[in-house]
Amino acid sequence: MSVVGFDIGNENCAIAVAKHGGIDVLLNDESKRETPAVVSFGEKQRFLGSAGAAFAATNPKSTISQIKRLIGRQYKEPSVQEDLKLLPLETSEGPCGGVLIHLEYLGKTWTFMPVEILGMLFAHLKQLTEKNLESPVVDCVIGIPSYFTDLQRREYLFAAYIAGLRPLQLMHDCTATALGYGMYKTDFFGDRPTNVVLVDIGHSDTQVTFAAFEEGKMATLSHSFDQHLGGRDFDEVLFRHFAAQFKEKYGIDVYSNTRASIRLMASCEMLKKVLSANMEAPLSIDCLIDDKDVNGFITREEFENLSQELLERVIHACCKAGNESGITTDEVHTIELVGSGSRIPAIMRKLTSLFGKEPMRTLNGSECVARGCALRCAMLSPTFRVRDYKVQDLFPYSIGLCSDDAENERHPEIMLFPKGSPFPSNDMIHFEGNTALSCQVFYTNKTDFPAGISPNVGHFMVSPSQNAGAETVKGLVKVQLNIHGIFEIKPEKVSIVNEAARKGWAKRQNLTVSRNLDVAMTKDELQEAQEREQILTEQDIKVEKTKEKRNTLESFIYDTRSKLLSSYRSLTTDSEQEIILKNLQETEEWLYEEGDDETEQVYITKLEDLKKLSDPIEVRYKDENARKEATKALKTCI
Ligand code: ATP
Ligand code: K
Ligand code: MG
Repeated sequence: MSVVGFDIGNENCAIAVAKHGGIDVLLNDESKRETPAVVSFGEKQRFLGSAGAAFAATNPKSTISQIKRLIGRQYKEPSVQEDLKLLPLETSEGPCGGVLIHLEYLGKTWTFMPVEILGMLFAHLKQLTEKNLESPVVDCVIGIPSYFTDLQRREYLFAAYIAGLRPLQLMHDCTATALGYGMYKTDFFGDRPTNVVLVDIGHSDTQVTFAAFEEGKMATLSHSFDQHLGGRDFDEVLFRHFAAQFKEKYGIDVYSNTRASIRLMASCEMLKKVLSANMEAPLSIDCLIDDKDVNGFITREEFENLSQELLERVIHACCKAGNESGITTDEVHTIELVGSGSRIPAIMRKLTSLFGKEPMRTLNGSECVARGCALRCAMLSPTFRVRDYKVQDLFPYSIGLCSDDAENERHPEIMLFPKGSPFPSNDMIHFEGNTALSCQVFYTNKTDFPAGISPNVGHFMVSPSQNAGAETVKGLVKVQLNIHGIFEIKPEKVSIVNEAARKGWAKRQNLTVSRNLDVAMTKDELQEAQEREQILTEQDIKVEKTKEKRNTLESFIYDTRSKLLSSYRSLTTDSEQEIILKNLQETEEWLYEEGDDETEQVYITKLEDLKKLSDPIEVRYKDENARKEATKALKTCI
């Protein structure tokens, strides 16, 4: 069984695998260590990862990027609307409030949930891994942001199931990074833990984790985050700057033109990268709008001034995690900076002045999450032996419960897992009610949530399966924050007091739990999505195979023609030559005209037809060669 770690970023994905010598990061089809998180629907097949990114510019309406932002989110949330503005896709609100993506493909309109698109990406990464390892991949550990809600976590699992993966754990990105850091760390100071701050700035978010390392174990002390602060926000600062400048200078409104916006945004991202290594950078785009070529220029200092607010937010996230960690700045041993969004020099400077020491980049900032996940997968997998190492993570939100049984007084709110609880973790709660426990579970520390994200975890009903006539139900249920950070209620036992005043604990099996969600994927929906993925994959394979057969036919034509004019020349009569060349010519013309877009079988048949003509010559050629060889052998004997 393969042991794999996946990091699905908003922009880039990485795959790491555990091999007996250590952890390797895999190369994709383009020999790159990072794969763009892009799914593009071509005319007849999907283009995934790198191929998808290559297609994005020519096919914006059918190309989906930044899918991570839409997972487990509600269409109406203001920040979702903001994100959708960046994607030139057709979208609508789903029946449960989620996002639906509509696009034309294979002559009809398709509607996908974001979880299905994520499933396609997972399937692509799985396929890349299987090709590389030459063995099936099922078990894996997947990195997720620590701020993910219950619903986002569940949707990540569904996406993995669609792709045929079985995540052993969804692991907080920074905890995965910390594991990779701690596992190989050898320099510890006395018996006090070594405290490290991990700062991960990606494409769309920032995560900060304080972690304590000791010999053979690590524990996270706090997580904080800014869900709306990543590399793309710095791009936007430049975008707004130049959009305003171009309006004044050239009288063009970039905002009014989607294509121009996409082009300017891409140029701003490049400009930002140039400014990471240079003190100033030029910008020039040909024919941005109305055939106008635009030029601009900016210094690093100007860029930093424009980014002040964003830079302050990085500091804010660090201070928040610091305050919640229980340690002081003096007790911080090092700061590790990861995620490619952190390559902006001003970020390093700001952090240096905050912590009084310069952050380090000892880890590979774009691979560390995947590597940590692969290590974790190795630890969880029965097929792998890893040195003992204890990982203790904590959950960044408080989880509370309130009963909403209409016929009863509302139960007071119960705190199930306070913020910072270690997990996985279990607890027991008693309940007493009319017929069933009906409760609302939610994240209670609303201030940790950006406005607009639903704090609901779910609505649960725990009811005895046979309780006819019961007046009071007393029960005990187990509440659990599982290994993925997903909340679950599991019935333990229940006592039913019925009219005859008979009391007794019912068996656990006699309790059923149902869960109501804002946006859920039912078993049927999952199955349907899996089947759809199968169909789409088969289509991709079919198109690839057809291309292959078409190419084989094409090269056969060139090859045979050239042989006829050289090595076969002396073995064919003039009329044979004429007939075969004529057929080759005809097939070639057909291939570029009406036969350009045929089925696999048609190309196979065409090839067979041509071979019938050329095979006898081929046989003659082989005989001739054999004869020559034999003569040569005979000569050397003599
Ligand atoms: P997320 O973690 O938010 O889901 P991700 O993991 O895909 O996203 P990364 O690959 O860590 O994100 O970072 C991508 C960001 O890093 C992009 O915004 C990109 O522009 C930025 N970036 C890459 N190289 C540089 C550089 N040299 N200077 C500044 N920014 C850079
Ligand atoms: K990444
Ligand atoms: Mg990332």
